Amino acid sequence: MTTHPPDVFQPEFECLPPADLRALQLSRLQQMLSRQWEHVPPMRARLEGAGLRPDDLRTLEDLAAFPFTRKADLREHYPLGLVAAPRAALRRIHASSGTSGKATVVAYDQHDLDVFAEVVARSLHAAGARPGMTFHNAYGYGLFTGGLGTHAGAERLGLCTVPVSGGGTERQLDLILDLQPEVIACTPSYALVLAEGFRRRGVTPQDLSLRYAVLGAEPWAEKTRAAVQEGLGVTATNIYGLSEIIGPGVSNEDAREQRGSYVWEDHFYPEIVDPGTGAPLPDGEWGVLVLTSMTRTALPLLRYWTGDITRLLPGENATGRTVRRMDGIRGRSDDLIILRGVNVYPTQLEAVLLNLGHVSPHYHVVLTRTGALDELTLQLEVPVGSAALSAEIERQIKAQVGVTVRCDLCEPGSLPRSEGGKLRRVTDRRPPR
Ligand code: DLL
Repeated sequence: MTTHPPDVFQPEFECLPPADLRALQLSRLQQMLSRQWEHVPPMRARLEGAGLRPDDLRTLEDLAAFPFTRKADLREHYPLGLVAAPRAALRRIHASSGTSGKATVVAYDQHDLDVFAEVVARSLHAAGARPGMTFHNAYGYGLFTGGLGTHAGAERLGLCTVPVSGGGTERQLDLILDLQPEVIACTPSYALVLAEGFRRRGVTPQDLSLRYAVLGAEPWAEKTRAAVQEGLGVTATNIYGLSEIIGPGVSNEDAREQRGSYVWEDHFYPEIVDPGTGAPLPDGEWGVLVLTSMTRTALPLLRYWTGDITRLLPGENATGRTVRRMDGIRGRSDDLIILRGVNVYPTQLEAVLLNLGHVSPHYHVVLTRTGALDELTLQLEVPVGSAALSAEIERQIKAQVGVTVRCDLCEPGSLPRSEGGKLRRVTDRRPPR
């Protein structure tokens, strides 16, 4: 029997024997802690306050005793107080979208940019891209990590990048038709907008050169994948990441499998913890994803609390990789809607809608309060208004998610569309209690 090397970008890291991977993680975590201790005074003070030193990390299990880092820490030391490299060594600054409060500024030195390009190259390779393909990059360029981050990784892999950035849908459609890219990257909500645009022009998926879509930066449901795949004629995979850790490219699904995103565990150490207590949870259980950037030199972060709810998927995979996969993001611990005591994530509502088939994937959630009671109105686009449809959706959501919602049926095209960036799905009009 002949064995083929796994078809992955860096088998020497993606397919390390598990014991070797654990040993590499331990030594990289130790190096990272020492770097913070020497170069980031607030983090050293925090460890000292907890009675800890870098050499207290002797096994991977010891990590659970170390403190979390949160977005609030980055804000408190705004803009560059947690940076571990000299100012003159920095090569790039990005900032996160700042949907809640002040923007978070993140910095990279040359080594970090190299790591960034490497993990994005792995991600795009997993997504199906191969050297020589053309890459339509509709993630926003600028302070957002999406555009420039995927751009550098695409060049590292050997793709020809079209740096379209977000927005200008008609021009995007023209460029896709004219330049014939095989790979597209954008948010899932924007992929739907592009698919809708082609449909309006009478362009069928068979007319398109696209083969792979790399979708992320916002939560999306499995049925959205089906709609994008059908609408654009692509295999769509989920790319995950966040600016604080690096940007896009913390993990990506494999196009041959589409079953959870491989976490590039030699760079980013993943843990799943209980949202309430912070206690580590075993593989397979849902909780908050906590990531340590082990190899970043300008901005290493210890046990960063992402706020994203997911789980690590144990078990066999079909690609020969040994790094673990993570499931799709079910929601954020902080965009969790608590409606009359029931926890609801917008993606759960989306899943019900899309399962009903004939409803378009455009929806918006409005939260209000009458007296003491919170109310959730689900605004939906439907071709023809129908009281029966509203009643059916309300009934299904009650049955499947356990909450009472009111449906508000709107004209097609009337709800907010993605302009290429993240689409805000929830408007919270509830006064503070
Ligand atoms: O959104 C980085 C990125 C760019 C990822 C392009 C993928 C593609 P931030 O602006 O810092 O960085 O936002 C990070 O977005 O904590 C999640 O809540 C959410 N997010 C990112 N990717 C996904 C995904 C970029 N695939 C925050 N599924 C994260 C669900 C995602 N949510």
